[in-house]
Amino acid sequence: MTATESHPESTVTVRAACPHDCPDTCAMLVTVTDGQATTVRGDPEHPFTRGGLCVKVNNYVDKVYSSDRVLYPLRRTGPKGSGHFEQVSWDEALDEIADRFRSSIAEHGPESIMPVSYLGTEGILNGLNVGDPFFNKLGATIAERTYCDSGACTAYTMTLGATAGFDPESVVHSRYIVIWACNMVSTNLHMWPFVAEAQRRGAKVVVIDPVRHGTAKHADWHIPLRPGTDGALALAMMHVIIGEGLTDEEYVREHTVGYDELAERVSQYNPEWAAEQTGIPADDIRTLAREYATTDPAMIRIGVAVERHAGGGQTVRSIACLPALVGAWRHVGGGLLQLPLWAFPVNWGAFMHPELATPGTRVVNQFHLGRALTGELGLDPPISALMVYNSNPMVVCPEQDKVAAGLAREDLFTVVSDHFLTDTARYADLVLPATTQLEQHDIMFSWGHFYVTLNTPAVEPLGEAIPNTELFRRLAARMGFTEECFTRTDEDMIAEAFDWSDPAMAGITVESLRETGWARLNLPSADEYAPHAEGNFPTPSGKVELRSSAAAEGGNFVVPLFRQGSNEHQPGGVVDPLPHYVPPRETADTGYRLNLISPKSHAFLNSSAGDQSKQRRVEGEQGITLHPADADERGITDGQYVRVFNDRGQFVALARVSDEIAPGVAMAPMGHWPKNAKDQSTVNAVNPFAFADLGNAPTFSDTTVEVERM
Ligand SMILES: Nc1nc2c(c(=O)[nH]1)N[C@H]1C(S)=C(S)[C@@H](COP(=O)(O)OP(=O)(O)OC[C@H]3O[C@@H](n4cnc5c(=O)[nH]c(N)nc54)[C@H](O)[C@@H]3O)O[C@H]1N2
Ligand SMILES: Nc1nc2c(c(=O)[nH]1)N[C@H]1C(S)=C(S)[C@@H](COP(=O)(O)OP(=O)(O)OC[C@H]3O[C@@H](n4cnc5c(=O)[nH]c(N)nc54)[C@H](O)[C@@H]3O)O[C@H]1N2
Ligand code: SF4
Ligand SMILES: [Mo]
Repeated sequence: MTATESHPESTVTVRAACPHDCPDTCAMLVTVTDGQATTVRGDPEHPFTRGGLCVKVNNYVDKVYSSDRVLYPLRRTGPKGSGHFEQVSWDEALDEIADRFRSSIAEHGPESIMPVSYLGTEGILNGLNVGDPFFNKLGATIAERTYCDSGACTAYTMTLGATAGFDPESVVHSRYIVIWACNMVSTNLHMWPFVAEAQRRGAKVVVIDPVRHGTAKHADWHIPLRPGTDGALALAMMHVIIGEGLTDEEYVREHTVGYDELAERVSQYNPEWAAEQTGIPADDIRTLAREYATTDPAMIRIGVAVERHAGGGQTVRSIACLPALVGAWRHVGGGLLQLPLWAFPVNWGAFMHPELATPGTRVVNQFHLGRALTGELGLDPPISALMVYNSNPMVVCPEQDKVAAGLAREDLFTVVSDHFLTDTARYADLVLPATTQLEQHDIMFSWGHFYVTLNTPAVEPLGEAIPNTELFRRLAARMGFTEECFTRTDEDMIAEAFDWSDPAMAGITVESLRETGWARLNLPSADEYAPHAEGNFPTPSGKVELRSSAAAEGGNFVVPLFRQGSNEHQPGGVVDPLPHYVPPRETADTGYRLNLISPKSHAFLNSSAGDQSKQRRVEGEQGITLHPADADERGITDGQYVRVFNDRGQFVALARVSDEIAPGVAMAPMGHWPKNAKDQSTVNAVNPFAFADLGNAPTFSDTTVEVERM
């Protein structure tokens, strides 16, 4: 334990990092008195997060000491899903897992075992890849994890390469700021003050979103387009910019490839056509294109929802072309902000260990979990054992009814590691207790700023909880795996987390992080950061690929980050190398009449904190926002319970009637736990498993439903 300040009566402050899958990655200070954590607060010295934590985390101590924590291994005693368990020892639990995995392998082969995991914690040690070496070595089915930004990553890297691109702190220098499908004041809270500062300095802030949410209310212009039609808007912007001669000719000539073909392609996408798709008047589209092209510096911040429909990949392809056309990359404060995580030289290979995977092992995408478990996917061998950690598929996965039906299978052996008895854990045969961030070591990258953060444990693990790293050390030992990666300590892993010799890490060491807690990557300051002022894109051509060579040659792909272990399986399919429009799959004409979107809640972090009393008080129960015209037509008034349904399922929600949402659109936030819901279902009951066009991204915004009063 490293103390930064000492007080009498043994009070110390420990430097920590918020573990959540959130762009902000806040630096935290934990006050510990006599071995007990009493408060967490933000580190006021941190230049990006500046001392504030959010409503999801500022009572993290309540989570750590919650009486609902799972603190011992538990074995099921009642029917699946009943939530009846008895305490067992770690030895019994590990023996049972090893026995069941061995018998699955003997009877059906190792692919009958499937891991399910995502980003319950984002730490490099305990997060995305912590189980990968184990399951690769086991030969288990490879679970593809494309929950978040996978399509955007494919499209972005196809166009610009894996570049950090834009420093979020540079936004203070921007004069035109387009926040595209992101509710920043809820989901990227600590970036907002930088945008507000730019606004004070005269920048115009534009929000493109079907909902006039908290962020849109602070904007200078809100553009309420129909979900899933963003691609039409971006293509029509290019039509105007090219048609009206608003391009930066020199930048285009020097630093892009495929301009002539792009110009020909977008000539068909005029604003009148886009107005029909998006519901945004053609004159507004022209104004947006002209203002964007003629105000320097201009930046675009895309949220994850731009990828969540049939054409999500092509949408991001089109948006990624815009900054090059207008020469935005020339300026500090100009360009495109996707995931600055590309700036971090994370040593992914040391955590994934793809070489341990058996070549040819089958891949199942986690969106197909329900179908995989119920047999509908026709897997041979079928899944006979499942291990879930860092994820809560009953809440976050589409086709919730099928996930529940699959988990209820008596012949399925399910292990869940978590802090709480989530809806998923309630179906488990064995539940394993996981430590929280205050009880474990970790080190963090960020996908919302350029700072590395070290997390030092503040207190001893509670009960018999263990970090995910230790869980997989114990499992590997039980299975007799002897590779060096299975015996590394957490300190060894921290030493391997980054390529410390990369120039971005110059001046940063584990020792220095123990002192400071966090450090900015060794990159030019936010007042100087313009990495593409003179091109230098990490693409095959070194230029912005308006015509993408990766699309033309390799077709569709999933960036390695989202696929554990082996990277030999790609979704395949030839992709048109020029941006084009792919309309939403589900529209009012194709079935149900309301287009449902399910963005993040304000008070939960995905499903995390979804069962904590304070956060539930702030968030309320599963709701749905409807436009007054849509509510009136159905005789629905504000505050009534309604049934929301389509062919896939249904859930009950509390109606909120408001003109903050575009007509024809309904919004039900994700994250609510089925066990607390009126009919034990929440919004993912109605969402499809279908992929978007690139990167096997989800289509959470490409869903139609009907709503009726109860
Ligand atoms: N409070 C809170 N913060 C979070 C999280 C959380 O659960 N709660 N989760 C974290 C995670 S994992 C992520 S990925 C980020 C995501 O944060 P964001 O990038 O903000 O993503 P979402 O909240 O999914 O959706 C953002 C906005 O997109 C809009 N939207 C939906 N469909 C479309 C569409 O087709 N087009 C357009 N233009 N807009 C659309 C929604 O109305 C919503 O306002 O937030 C992180 N931060
Ligand atoms: N409809 C709809 N669905 C969505 C989305 C949406 O916008 N709409 N967003 C999608 C997105 S962007 C994302 S990122 C995913 C998120 O999906 P997940 O990553 O699955 O979501 P979380 O709820 O953050 O975390 C899952 C679980 O991990 C547990 N956990 C946390 N830390 C640890 C740990 O150290 N060890 C162990 N063993 N467990 C831990 C938490 O308690 C929690 O139960 O959801 C996706 N699903
Ligand atoms: S969830 Fe995000 S905003 Fe909240 S404390 Fe964690 S990193 Fe900061
Ligand atoms: Mo996410």
